Amino acid sequence: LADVEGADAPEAESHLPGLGSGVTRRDVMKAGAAVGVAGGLAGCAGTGAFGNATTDTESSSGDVPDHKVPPGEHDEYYGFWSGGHGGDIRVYGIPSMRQLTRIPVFNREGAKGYGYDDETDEMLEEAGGYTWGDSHHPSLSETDGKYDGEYIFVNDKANGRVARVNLTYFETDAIVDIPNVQSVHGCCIQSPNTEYVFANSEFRTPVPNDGRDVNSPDEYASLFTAIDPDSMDVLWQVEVDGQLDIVDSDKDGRWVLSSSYNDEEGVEVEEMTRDDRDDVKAFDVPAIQELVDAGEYEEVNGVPVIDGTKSSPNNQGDNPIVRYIPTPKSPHCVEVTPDGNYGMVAGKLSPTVSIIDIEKLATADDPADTIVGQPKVGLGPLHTTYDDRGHAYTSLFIDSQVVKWDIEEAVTADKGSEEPILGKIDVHYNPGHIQAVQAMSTEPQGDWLVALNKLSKDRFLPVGPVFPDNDQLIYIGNDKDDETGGMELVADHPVYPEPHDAIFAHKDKIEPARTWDPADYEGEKEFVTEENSRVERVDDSTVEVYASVKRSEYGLRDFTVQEGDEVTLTITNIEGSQDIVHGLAIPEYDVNLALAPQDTRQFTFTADEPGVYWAYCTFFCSALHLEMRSRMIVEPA
Ligand code: CUK
Ligand code: CUA
Repeated sequence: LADVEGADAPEAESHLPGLGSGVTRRDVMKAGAAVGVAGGLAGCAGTGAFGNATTDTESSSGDVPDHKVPPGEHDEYYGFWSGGHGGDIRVYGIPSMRQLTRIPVFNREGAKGYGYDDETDEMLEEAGGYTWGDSHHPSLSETDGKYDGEYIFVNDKANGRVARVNLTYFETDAIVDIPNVQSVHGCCIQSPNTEYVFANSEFRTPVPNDGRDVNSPDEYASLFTAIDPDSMDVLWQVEVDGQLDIVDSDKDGRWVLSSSYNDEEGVEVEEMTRDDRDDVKAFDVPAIQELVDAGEYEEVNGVPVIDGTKSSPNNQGDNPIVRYIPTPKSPHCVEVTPDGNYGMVAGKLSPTVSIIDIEKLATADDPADTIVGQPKVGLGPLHTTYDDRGHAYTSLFIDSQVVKWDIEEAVTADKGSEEPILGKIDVHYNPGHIQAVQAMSTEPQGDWLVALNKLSKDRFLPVGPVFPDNDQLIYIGNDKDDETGGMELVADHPVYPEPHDAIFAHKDKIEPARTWDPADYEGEKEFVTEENSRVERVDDSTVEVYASVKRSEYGLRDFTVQEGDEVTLTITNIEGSQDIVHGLAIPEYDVNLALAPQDTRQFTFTADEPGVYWAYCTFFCSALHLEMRSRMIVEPA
């Protein structure tokens, strides 16, 4: 601990030269963020109970477990980070924060051959053929409210897609390009049993967006989409008033909460912020499914679309399919507590978190009555996460802090009260998402929390005009009656742009395969052995090449095709040992296959340039790795 904190903590709180005494760098940061983000709010900075608190991060109490994992030992948790517009998922160990791997999702990735073999290339092409995506909200599949380690679902905010990552192979295996929407922001699975994946379209557009109503913003709509997690087909969509943002499910498979801004349905910022209220929408999923089953929808681009706007007949009477719960302006986060009792909603422009009592959703006459608490937590509250002891932790974007508060106290306290606040800790700087271990499931662990800070400023060696983000690891296992409520900052981690959100599962929840199981692709691709490595001419212009690969040779030392042939390579890594991976690259033909043990990949291309082309292995697999070659001979026509 000492070397991390000794180096960073005093720095962070030191006074900047040239500024009047009493002005810390933190105050400068805070004011800067406030001005940039919420204009007039800057003047309010520090009015909260702990608003000007500075934290002595040196005062390590000695009862924080070591976050450094010794060489050769494993971390306690898997952390899955979305990679933002990098398009991937990054996998870290917690608490060491060592990066274990990256899983390409919406991005082609040479190192993993993802997007280079026929299968993944076709998947990306069929999902719209975009060259990038903005991976945003990763959600782990659940059984009985517990992470089951099967899949991560994650949305592409940019292009309105949702992808599924198979955690047996740590590989993306499906992407759906959602019709009728533009930009998907919120994305979550349905608790407790992953019967649906939900996706919130953020931007309002005409539905369908085919040139109609382009100049009639009143006709634009935002849609709530349900996806089948097995087939990854879009099942139905619900049109709503306003503009959807983040989404989270209750723990009983009924209600799904979505924050929503721009209730004004404006297209310019002044219009979007005219009123002082927005709302959270609570979707009654079984009720919606009933309407779909009864055929009471309009089909748009092959998708059943249900009317969930306020004036819709579906929302009149005692059992509306969507409840519109009024909240302070621009609610952002929605995070349901691990016990499923409450949904926490907060957002940028109000210093409060609104606590929605989920049980009341079915019974309250007035949706406003479902808000049972509203603690005043600080400036710019964005996201909330949980421990196993009834505490909530909310990131404060403008205050650059994490605030810890007591959930039940916040329910009993008056709205606007600071009483439930247990402590605040400074983070560096401007946190967006925060996440505690297993907090999105019914089994929060309550020891580690990560604040995903947008700005690192002075925390690392400068790398040009743009600095890394800063993921800070905070120990939350101690409850103390001190300024931070026992929270302790233990480490900084620079990160490549731009992780957006993260989700953490205990290591026992994830069971990656040791090798591929050829039964998984039987009937689709041949498992090519050494004996059946061969070249097959299909017709005058089509050739199929089958080759095995092992240390340190390909099943074919060379293969010959004719200029102009369409060539399909089918390559199997016949190794039985975990981690023995081989590649197959062919220069000038843009061939790049990466083959995990027992995996088979295919690649199709046209051999349009005669000559000799060396095929080589891209992974350092043995002492004879460099000699590991094959030769493609393209005979002139
Ligand atoms: S959300 Cu996406 S832009 Cu996850 Cu807080 Cu901010
Ligand atoms: Cu196989 Cu290098």
